[in-house]
This record gives sequence, C-alpha cells and structure tokens, in this order.
Amino acid sequence: MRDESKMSHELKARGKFRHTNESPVVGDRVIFDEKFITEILERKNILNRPPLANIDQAIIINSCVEPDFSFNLLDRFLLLIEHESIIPIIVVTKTDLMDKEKLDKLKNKIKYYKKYYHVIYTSTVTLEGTNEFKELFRDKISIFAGQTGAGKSSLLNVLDTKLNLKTDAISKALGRGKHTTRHSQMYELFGGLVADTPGFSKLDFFDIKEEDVPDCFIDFFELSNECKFRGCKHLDEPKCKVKKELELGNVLPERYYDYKLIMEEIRTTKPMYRK
Ligand SMILES: Nc1nc2c(ncn2[C@@H]2O[C@H](COP(=O)(O)OP(=O)(O)OP(=O)(O)O)[C@@H](O)[C@H]2O)c(=O)[nH]1
Ligand SMILES: [Mg+2]
Ligand SMILES: [Zn+2]
Repeated sequence: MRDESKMSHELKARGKFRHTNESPVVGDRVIFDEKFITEILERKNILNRPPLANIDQAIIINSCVEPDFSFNLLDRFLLLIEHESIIPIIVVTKTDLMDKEKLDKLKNKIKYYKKYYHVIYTSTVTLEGTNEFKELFRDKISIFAGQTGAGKSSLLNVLDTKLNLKTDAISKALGRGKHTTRHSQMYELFGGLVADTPGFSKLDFFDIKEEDVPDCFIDFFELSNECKFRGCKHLDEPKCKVKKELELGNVLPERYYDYKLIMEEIRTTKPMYRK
C-alpha cells in the first residue's frame, strides 16, 4: 500500500488567497485538487516572522559563543513561543568553543531555566547532546529557531547526515548582513517533521499585548498567585511575590531585567505598528 502521507505535491495557492489576508505557510494543513491549494485548515498556532503554522515545539538554538550567549534573546524567544502556546526546548550549542570555567559559569545561570524547560547542551564537534534529540521529534512538528549563526543548520546536519544543509562561518554570514538559511523548510527526522528557519537577530512583539506578558513568563506566572494584587505586573506594585523572590536570589536577575525591558518596549511601541 502506498503511504499517502509521504507523497509530495507541487501546488500553487488559488487566486482567492490573494484577496484575503491569508496565504499558505510552512506547516499548514491544506485541501488541494490537482493543481491548487483550495483551502487552508484551521491553524492551532502561527508565528509571523518567519511564517510557520501548527507548531508543537520550538527548539531555541543559542550558541554559547560566536555569537555570544544572550539571556535577552533567549527570553525574547521564550515570550514569542509561550505566547503561541508552543512548547519551548532550550539548546545551547558550540560547547566545544568555550573554556570549561566560563561554560560552568554560564551553565550555573542557565540552571534556573531547567526548573521549567528541557535544556540540552550540544556540540557538532564533540557530538555532546546529540543523542537527546532521537526521541524528541516523534509525531510532532518542531521548528529550529534562533539567531543567525547560532548553529541551527549545523546541528540538523549532524542529527541527519543526509540533510546536507548549507552552513556558513558567522564572521562571513554576519559581515554580509545575510542569513545562510534563506527560507523555512521542513524535513522528516526521527519520526517527526522538523523545520530549519532563517536566523534573525531582532525579535519584535507587535502581536503581543502588555497584559499578556506576565503569564507568558511561566516562572513569574507560577509565583503570581502569591502577589497581593490580581493582574500584578510585577513592576511597581507592593507585596509582589516576583520582586520578593528576586530580592531573595530565587529569580534570575537577568530574567527579571529582560522582563522589564520587554514590558517597557511593548508599552512604548507606537500603536500604528500594532494589530
Ligand atoms: N565549533 C563549532 N562550530 C559550530 C557548531 N555549530 C555550528 N558551528 C559553526 O557555526 C557557524 C554557523 O552555523 P550555521 O549552522 O550556519 O548557523 P545557522 O543558525 O543555521 O545560521 P542561519 O542559517 O544564518 O540562521 C558555522 O561555521 C558552523 O560550522 C559547534 O557545535 N561547534
Ligand atoms: Mg541555517
Ligand atoms: Zn507581582
């Protein structure tokens, strides 16, 4: 029997999509005839930049060096992903490029995230961590997201040597101001579908409202039951449990700092850019 799910079809989107705001994106489930996509089925979620739909989990790729690890970028990715109810998995790549002492310091901070998320350390040189992916993708749609040059395509290449995705040294990639991976594409890997995506160095939050942010920081969300005020934004409110735990050293200071920056950024972004 033929396995219909594995057949590929080259299709165009019907003209009608041009008159609506909708167009098919990577990850969409669609109805089609011989030539055309005629309908896009309801999406369980959608990311806009880059456009991807129906994602179960996002593998957030952060390099420890080249480019340097950034808590700010990690927290921004986590917000975007939590906001779409996608499960985030944190990956820290290029462990072979950082000396042990520095790496231990970094791991000590990242330990904070382990209470809430699956964290994997990897290297395409020592192959550290690569086995952990073998059961991660089964029956799911996963995306690799992260800054340009962080090593998304390189990691996919070691997970499946048949992929042969293009990769490039970051000095060249960043110098040209271009991304090595130019568009999102899905591949079959370990019983699931995995999308490689182009990296981006800035993330914006035009689709996120200020009042949505506290619940998307799941560590703060857990504490918020014990804030004095319902709907506490953990900024200037008295008797705030998040600020209390921050003072006690139980909330990572970098994390709280990023939270404040993001809240401020969303509050001051001009409404004309907002949905
Ligand atoms: N030493 C070392 N180098 C790595 C590792 N992972 C990636 N690199 C290098 O980092 C550079 C960038 O890797 P890519 O895989 O192209 O990065 P990317 O995230 O796909 O970048 P974009 O496609 O531009 O988004 C390449 O020169 C890789 O060889 C690693 O674990 N160790
Ligand atoms: Mg790439
Ligand atoms: Zn609070």
